[in-house]
Amino acid sequence: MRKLSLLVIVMAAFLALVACSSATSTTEETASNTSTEAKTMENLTVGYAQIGAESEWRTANTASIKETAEKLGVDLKFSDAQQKQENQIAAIRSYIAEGVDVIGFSPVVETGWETVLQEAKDAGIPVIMVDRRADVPRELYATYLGSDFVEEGRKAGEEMNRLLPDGGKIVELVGTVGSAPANDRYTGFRDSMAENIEIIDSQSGDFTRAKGKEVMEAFLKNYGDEIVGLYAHNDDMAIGAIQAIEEYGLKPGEDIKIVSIDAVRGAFEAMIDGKLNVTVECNPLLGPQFYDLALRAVNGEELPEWVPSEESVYYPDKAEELLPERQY
Ligand code: GYE
Repeated sequence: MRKLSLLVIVMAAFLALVACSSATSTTEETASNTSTEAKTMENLTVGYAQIGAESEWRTANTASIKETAEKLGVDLKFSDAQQKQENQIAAIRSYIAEGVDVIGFSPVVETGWETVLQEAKDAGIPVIMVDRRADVPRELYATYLGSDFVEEGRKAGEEMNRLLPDGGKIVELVGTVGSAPANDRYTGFRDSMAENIEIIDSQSGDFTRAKGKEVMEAFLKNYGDEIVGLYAHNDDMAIGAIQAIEEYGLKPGEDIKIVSIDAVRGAFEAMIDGKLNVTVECNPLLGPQFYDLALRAVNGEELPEWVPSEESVYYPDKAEELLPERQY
């Protein structure tokens, strides 16, 4: 009997010890999971859902995101959605499943993102919108890093007014339908456009050279030399259109004044050749600012709703001098 009670006591003491030590280890685990220790670039995992490779601008933007990650030692998971929203949504879902620390993405169009962004929020993963904005409630994203596209459109409108003081008929190459830059550049241009200028046709060239050329061919077929100006929402479409204008037998930059947006190297080359009149800058080198914001978001900092990028306007007279300095 005595032996038995001794055994019971020993067992109870042993169990108590086990329970106690496992309780300590649970507390330790919890403490390390919810660690208040700040993340650093070296242990940050980022999922980035890029739009595609539709333009020179996008190529420079992708290079900036990738090169900066490498420089900082950030673990980057990168995907290219080939301009398709469903691919971007699938990429974001896979980053959520993998449990990345933070997600960056450039929404190809403005609408249709609530569900997937809510999923990221529920998983506790902050989302940063880069370059393009989505039309979603403020609580679904940590911040938006990118340009003021309305302002770019306004600047382009002012340049067209200057190039066509007597007014006239112009055509417009719109970016990807439903995208923030296409919507805003459309609006901004009309805000500042003079009354004697008339936009006789406006069609999407999807931000690519090939489509820009194709749509310009159709414009020329329909209106011929009635057209005195072209406003293109990006340089690549303008460069495609320049080819179409030359093939049609008119002089781009002279017979048809051209204003576009981005300020990529191809635009500087076209300005040097006298085929493009103005390019309004849109800065794609967003990598350094993106990772800075990503780390701050992961470490719990409240970020502003919008972090704008700085940009300028460029003209043919300085194109040759500035081209060697251009990084994209
Ligand atoms: O202007 C265009 C690109 O979203 C600002 O997308 C970006 C635009 C850029 O395809 O060239």
